[in-house]
Amino acid sequence: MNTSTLIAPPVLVQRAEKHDTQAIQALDSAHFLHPFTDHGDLATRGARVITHADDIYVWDSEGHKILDGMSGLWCVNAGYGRKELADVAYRQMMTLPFYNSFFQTTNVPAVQLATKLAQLAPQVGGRRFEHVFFSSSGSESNDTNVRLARRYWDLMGQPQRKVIISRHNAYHGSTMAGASLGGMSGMHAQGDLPIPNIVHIGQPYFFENADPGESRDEFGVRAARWLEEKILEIGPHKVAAFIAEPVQGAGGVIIPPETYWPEIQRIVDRYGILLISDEVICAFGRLGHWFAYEKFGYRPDMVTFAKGVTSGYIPLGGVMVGDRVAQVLIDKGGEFNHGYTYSGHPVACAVALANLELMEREGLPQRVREDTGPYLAERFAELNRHPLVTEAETCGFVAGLVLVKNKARREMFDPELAVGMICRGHCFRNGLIMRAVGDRMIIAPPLTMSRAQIDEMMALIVRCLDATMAELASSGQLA
Ligand code: PXG
Repeated sequence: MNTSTLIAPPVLVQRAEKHDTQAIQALDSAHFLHPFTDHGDLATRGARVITHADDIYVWDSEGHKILDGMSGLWCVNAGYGRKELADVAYRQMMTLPFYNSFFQTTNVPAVQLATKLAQLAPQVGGRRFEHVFFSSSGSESNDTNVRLARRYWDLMGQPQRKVIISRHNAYHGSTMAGASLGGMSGMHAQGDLPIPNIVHIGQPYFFENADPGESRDEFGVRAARWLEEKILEIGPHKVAAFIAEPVQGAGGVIIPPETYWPEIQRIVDRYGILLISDEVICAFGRLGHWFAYEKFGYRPDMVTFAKGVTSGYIPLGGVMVGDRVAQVLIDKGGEFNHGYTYSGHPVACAVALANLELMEREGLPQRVREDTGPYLAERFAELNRHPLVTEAETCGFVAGLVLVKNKARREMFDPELAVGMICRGHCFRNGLIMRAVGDRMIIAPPLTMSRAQIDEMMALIVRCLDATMAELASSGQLA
């Protein structure tokens, strides 16, 4: 079904104004410590100043219009310029800008949002999600998951179950627990991480980790069994939970083989360990469903969310807590000594509710599942014909490809060349935001993107790949 006609055009709420780029860059450099940034390097280049946005485009202070292939940072699912979200925030701020939910108080938007999320979370295999714990980010939500999982096992009379298993190259946030759960060695190296009782197994990355001659399906089962091996190595009675992203996002859009998740489900069931689905990127239509566990058909006990729940218009995150854990916490738990000032923030919850209603009204998850997602898949796969590209594939509205020196020999470029960064530079210069993770190029566009806009994006991608190839050829780097 083509639902593009149902989409109301976003309203432009901000206009370009004259900006003194150099003055902003100087102040930025003098005072603003950015996340994941080499500030010495940034000071010499000057930050790109993003001034306004509309629909699927952002503009910088020099007046460049850029197609945002990354939805901000995997989050602006409903696109930019949604006046109704701003109106809801304004009204809620004037009605009740803040009140806490600690001391036996609540607020109407938080109750409404929790109810809405419980309605949207599909039942798989009879498991229900009737409860939500709110935070303000994905990282905080994963800290909550660690607390919840260990508290659950304490209440179950198995306090020795402390270990949480995660995966190399996973991203679960940047707090102490989030970065520990994540499998990024560069993050572990700064801050004496991981914290105790968090261990990692390999990722289901077929291109990099499959054996010669192994099929995708065979590899999926083998990669899942790394979990079983780790559980047996630690001792099943000591394992609390396994956490994973349905499709790894920040790790480079690693789409697991179809056999992976069913085998993971078999293993967590067999040893009774909790399954945490970190859907900070994958929920709210990104993979064509409200929640990604539905797409893959597994049954998590907790689901982490953030980003797309508000389309990034205001910070909000949380954990959907399945009945298995929620009932124990409620029936036996007494006070759970955990929470954040902004848990259930009324303005954030009101914006989230309006965002979900908007996405529902415009049928965005369905549109990605049935119309624009398959179209993107078809168009993106054409990139495999490009001499520089292999493994170009999508899952809903995330997509990734690998830049290779020689396709037939599957020969990669020297990492020192940072070919991904060269390509990313060409993207910026040609008005496209595409992210590089090593030599993988990835996108996660706004879910409002029409077929015509997909065509526009694909033309830009091809132009940037051609420019990258021309640069590599002129410096003698092509095989
Ligand atoms: N879990 C997942 C799966 C994420 O993708 C987080 C947790 C943490 O969320 P907060 O809201 O605390 O940032 C994320 C965040 C990247 C990139 O480089 C990805 C994220 C954040 C920053 C950069 O792709 N994802």
